[in-house]
Amino acid sequence: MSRLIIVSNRVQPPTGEGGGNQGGLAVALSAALLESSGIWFGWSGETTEQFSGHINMQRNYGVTTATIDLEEQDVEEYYNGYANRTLWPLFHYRVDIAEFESGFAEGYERVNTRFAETLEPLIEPDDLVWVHDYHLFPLGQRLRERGIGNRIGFFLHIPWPPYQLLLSLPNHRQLVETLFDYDVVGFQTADSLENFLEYVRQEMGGTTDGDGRVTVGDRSIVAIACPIGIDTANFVEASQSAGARYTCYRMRQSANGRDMIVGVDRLDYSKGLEERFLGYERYLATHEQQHGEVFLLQIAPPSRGDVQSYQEIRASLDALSGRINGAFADIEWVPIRYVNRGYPRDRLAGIYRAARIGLVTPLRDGMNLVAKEYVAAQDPEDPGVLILSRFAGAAEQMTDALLINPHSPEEICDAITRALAMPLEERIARWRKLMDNIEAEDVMWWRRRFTEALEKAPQMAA
Ligand code: ADQ
Repeated sequence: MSRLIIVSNRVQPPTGEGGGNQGGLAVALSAALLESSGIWFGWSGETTEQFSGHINMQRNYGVTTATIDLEEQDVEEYYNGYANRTLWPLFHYRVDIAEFESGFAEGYERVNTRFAETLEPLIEPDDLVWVHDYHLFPLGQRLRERGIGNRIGFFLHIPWPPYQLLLSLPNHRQLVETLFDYDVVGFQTADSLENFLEYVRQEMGGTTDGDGRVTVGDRSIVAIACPIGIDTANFVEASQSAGARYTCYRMRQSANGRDMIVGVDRLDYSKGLEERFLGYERYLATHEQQHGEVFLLQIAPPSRGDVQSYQEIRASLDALSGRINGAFADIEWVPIRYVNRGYPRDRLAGIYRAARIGLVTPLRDGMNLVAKEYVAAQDPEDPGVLILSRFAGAAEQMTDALLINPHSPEEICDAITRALAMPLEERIARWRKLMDNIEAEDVMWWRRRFTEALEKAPQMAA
């Protein structure tokens, strides 16, 4: 097996027992790298006065990482700017809040060039290079310009937007053209893949064949849908650990016989948190007899706090949870417990297991690993019910969840009502089908599927 070099914006090595507050991508990549020798290259998360290209190599829990520091201006323009204020909103269908500033685009290009310059000497002839996510679209092209002829793949963790939406990005074509320097390009869902192909056909006059080959001019790449999974076996084990069992016990004690609904999300406008609160408010307003019998635990650690839209969503959720609690709470019951911090994985697993409902309602999501984690953590003999947005990538695989439109408070309210009343046999039958998929298509399956496609791709001349 070839050595694997994984490249992503941030590198977050595993932290050992119980895990830490790693994001979805970080968790998935640590698990994938543990299975093969290799390097994980990217930004350390630290800044430096002047970019030096110095690489910090480390080995943690079996994973070798190589990180670089970036300048303050890089972080502002590339990360907070082009990645998180231009591409992230646009690719989550929020063209209304996407910001198009030429300084952002320049910083984005500069950092991608810096990544390529620093990474180049680490690449050996037989290595597979696997680039991740929207921060690094042009990296493959920058590496090719430096003569790297290795197989290079790219995986997009967020949705690919519809053709017409993408047209609102200045220099959209230049961005899409960079994908044609990879050998394999992977998307989370068939829907994202189709949106990409539509762009290529309409805007670039490209052609596609039944085997996933996409050709524009004299360049051909392979484009696949390759849905990411979780490390299912590991998560099931975590959910049976002493830490998880203790947390589950404590949660049930504190629930005091009430049914718990759980939401776990990075604090992000794409996650549909306001809409979720409004759906739950509708439930409270129309089910007075349930007051005191149910509560929503929303865990939402802040993210990207330097970006204004994230400060706004935080303020509006503070206000909304306060308003709902003010309107419905009693001296012995608070309808929403709203917590802004992260938890280690074993504790998170215990929280999921204690919840009667997993409420996952993003307005758009590449995949959504929380939905899969919630299912993996359930007690097979008495599982809870997953309510899932049809706009999460996970909905393509998880059709036995209660699928809802997250924009509709009524649908959220009806799904909560239905989930709380669902008979045990139906809960078990739905859970089993969901779990079969999560076990079959886990993170190892995802890694194999992508790297096998990459290994099979014809090697391009540099
Ligand atoms: P994210 O947008 O970060 O990932 P998601 O897939 O839900 O979204 O992953 C979040 C991860 O963070 C989960 O593993 C979850 O357990 C963890 N997490 C969230 N809140 C936490 C808390 N309070 N404490 C501890 N852990 C917490 C992006 C895309 C997704 C895609 C992933 C992977 O936006 O659509 O599924 O990458 O491809």
